[in-house]
Amino acid sequence: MSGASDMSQVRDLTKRSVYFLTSTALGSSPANRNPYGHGNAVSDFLSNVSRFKIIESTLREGEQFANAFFDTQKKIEIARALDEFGVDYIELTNPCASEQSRLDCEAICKLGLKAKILTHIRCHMDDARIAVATGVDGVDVMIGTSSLMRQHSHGKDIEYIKKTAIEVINFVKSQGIEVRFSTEDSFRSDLVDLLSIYSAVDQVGVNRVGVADTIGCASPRQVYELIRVLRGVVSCDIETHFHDDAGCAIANAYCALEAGATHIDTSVLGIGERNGITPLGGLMARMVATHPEYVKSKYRLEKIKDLEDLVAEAVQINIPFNNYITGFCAFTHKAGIHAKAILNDPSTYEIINPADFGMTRYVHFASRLTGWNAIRSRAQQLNISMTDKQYKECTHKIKALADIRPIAIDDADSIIRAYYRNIQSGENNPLMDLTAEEAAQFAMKEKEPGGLTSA
Ligand code: HCA
Ligand code: CU
Repeated sequence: MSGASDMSQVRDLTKRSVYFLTSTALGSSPANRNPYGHGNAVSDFLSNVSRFKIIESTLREGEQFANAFFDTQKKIEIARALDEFGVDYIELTNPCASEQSRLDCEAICKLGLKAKILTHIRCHMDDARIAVATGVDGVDVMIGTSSLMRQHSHGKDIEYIKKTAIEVINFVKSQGIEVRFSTEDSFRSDLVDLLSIYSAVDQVGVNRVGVADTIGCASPRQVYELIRVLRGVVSCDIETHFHDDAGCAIANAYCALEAGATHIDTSVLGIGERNGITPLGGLMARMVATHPEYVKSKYRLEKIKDLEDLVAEAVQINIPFNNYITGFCAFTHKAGIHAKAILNDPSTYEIINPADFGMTRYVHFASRLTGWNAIRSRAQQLNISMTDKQYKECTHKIKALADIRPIAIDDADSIIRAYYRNIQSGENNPLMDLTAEEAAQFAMKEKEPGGLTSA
């Protein structure tokens, strides 16, 4: 067996050995019940889980992704797609980064999108002047406040940061547009420093303060606690930005909303600095699972696949197999026990309805884990009707073959067909072409009592 090509064959087989079951072929739930509802989501007066806004940063944070290079046309295409999806804000790279960045920012402002256009700047008057001249609806200002950032990044003290922040905020507001002030590396900043800066900018009328987990160190509980405290200190909106270095970016975003944050930063597929930030699709999965009405009424969820494909192609990556919603196996059910329940009522093993995202579910039936319910359903799709006893016997044969080698849809289909032909003709022809060695193994396996046939 030689490694790479065998692996790719197995991957191919795996891809082919799933099949689509239409939702009409599946058991339906009573109309008066939301099969995906939980009724156990925590909700209180602070929580914004059912009224949050998205600040989409694929064209800012995402441009910091290792592979990203967006030319003007690609930026426009992505901005339009994000707008159609329904994000509230689109954040763009600092126009001071390069002349082309400035021109692109102006071009996107002129598109007349529904989403508000923001640009992201350092806390500096030079940046602020250039930003407001681009025609944006708002400016996101940020500066590092942790001692590490202060030492190694800009070298300024807290009083200087406060003074400059107020100057920049007053200037941007005087131009009649929105302004947000955020502290980079918030979770490693001194809490007293943080609250004193946020409170000072709140008092001069900043529209939002931003909390950024720049290095991805925060845990959901730390997020909840910081945002909860901040909610009691400022009256403006609270935006949050979570990096995913330790795998908490979605959970942190959710906890931030529970604690009273109002805005979440995302990027498509999470692309950004290092391994990125809260992914837009993953956040949608989290939110639709608990607050479907808000999410479904506000965002065009069925567009997520195209949006992700667009960005994945632009930055030359594949969609990961386990991606939220769109990963190739996100709605694939394999074990016989799962398949049986899914065929009766999909919500048994799904918290998200794939149809909400324009996706379809698959029941994997060509494997040793399959069960007779999945095989019966597949046979019916092939217009073959048998008795339950016969479906079970046929399933036994498929499982026996799948014990010998990986099988594809075609293999399982031909066994079903051949088995049915034998029943009708009363003959006992071989069910499929096998090598002598395989045939011998199959004959032995067939005699074994067989795995779980109850599902
Ligand atoms: C960075 C900046 C930032 C800014 C977030 C914000 C971060 O790339 O270092 O403006 O709130 O993660 O801190 O993306
Ligand atoms: Cu960031």
